[in-house]
Amino acid sequence: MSLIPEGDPVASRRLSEAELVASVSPDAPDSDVDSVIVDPRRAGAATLEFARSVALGLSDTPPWLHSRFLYDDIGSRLFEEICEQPEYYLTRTEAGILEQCASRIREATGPVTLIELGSGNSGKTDYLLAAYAATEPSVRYVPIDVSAGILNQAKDAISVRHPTVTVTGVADTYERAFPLFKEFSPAMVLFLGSSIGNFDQRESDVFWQGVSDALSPRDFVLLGVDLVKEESLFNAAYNDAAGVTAQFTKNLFARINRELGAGIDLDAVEHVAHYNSEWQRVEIYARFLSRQDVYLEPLDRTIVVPKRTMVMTEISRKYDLEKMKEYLRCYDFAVREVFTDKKRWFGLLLLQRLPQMPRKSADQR
Ligand code: AVJ
Repeated sequence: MSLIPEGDPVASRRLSEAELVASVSPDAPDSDVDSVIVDPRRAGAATLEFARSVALGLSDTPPWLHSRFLYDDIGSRLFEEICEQPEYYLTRTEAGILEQCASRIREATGPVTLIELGSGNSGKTDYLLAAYAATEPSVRYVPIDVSAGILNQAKDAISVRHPTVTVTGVADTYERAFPLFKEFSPAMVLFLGSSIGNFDQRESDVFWQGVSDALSPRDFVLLGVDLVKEESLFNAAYNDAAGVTAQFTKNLFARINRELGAGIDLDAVEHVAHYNSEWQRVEIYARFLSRQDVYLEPLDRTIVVPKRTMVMTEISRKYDLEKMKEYLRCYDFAVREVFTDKKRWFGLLLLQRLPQMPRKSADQR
């Protein structure tokens, strides 16, 4: 099976699986089947893409940085630490639901390949892997994450805990992995942790259209969403007392220094997070306590960020279950089941891609 399918816009030349694996982990343990795929041609392009995005965002009004860049290897590790903070209820709550419902989800989907977007350490996925491994002789798991470091770590942990699970990690962005979905059908795409909340409305629309087009009829999606609730819970969750979330925000600027040679004074960057109830989202900013001249080496360009600038680094949208169901129907997804915790803080939706109906609006798409 080819792992980078024909027609993938980034794959002008096919890379063999061996070539891909060798590029990321020359000293990887000698497993034949488990692999983490990194396209070596992406490395240089990724740095330039990062520099361009930073230049665009910092010179925009109001300024912003794309949240995807929060997750380098250090950022991914800091996010894992966020998940362990007492105020950050999301991971714990979702894990509790998954623990309760994994076998029911397995019954509802039958045997499927599990594809996970933004898999991180794959911690919560363990409940699902256990449920699928218990009912099938072999299971394929395809974690997709922009951090190759965390993919390798997850792969090693899974091969110990679940020897019958074959892991094929893909170190890339979500969109670039979409062309793989058809090859893995029948499949269930996992999009957990309310990661969807990082997308603004336009990004969300593009995302769901992409997932809907990439999946085959009857494939599944398991979506985790943080639900609208009392706002003090949000303000606490995104301003943890130990300051890990603040470090997570700061790491974005440390990364800009590391990869783009920017020389930003990190002591001049302050984490600010609050819930915007009108927009039903947490907004996270970096406030600049002094003017910074941000030099971007790959572009040989300096961007001046004035004192007191608020750079938006992330949004985290909060959802209403009924509205979300309506929204997903627009992209040909039927909601098969909804699971929540007792307090209704978090929701897990099992969606199924409907067969494409011939419809009048088809020519508009
Ligand atoms: C990974 C996007 C779900 O929005 O709660 C946590 C990211 N940022 N604390 C979230 C995050 C700061 C997280 N998501």
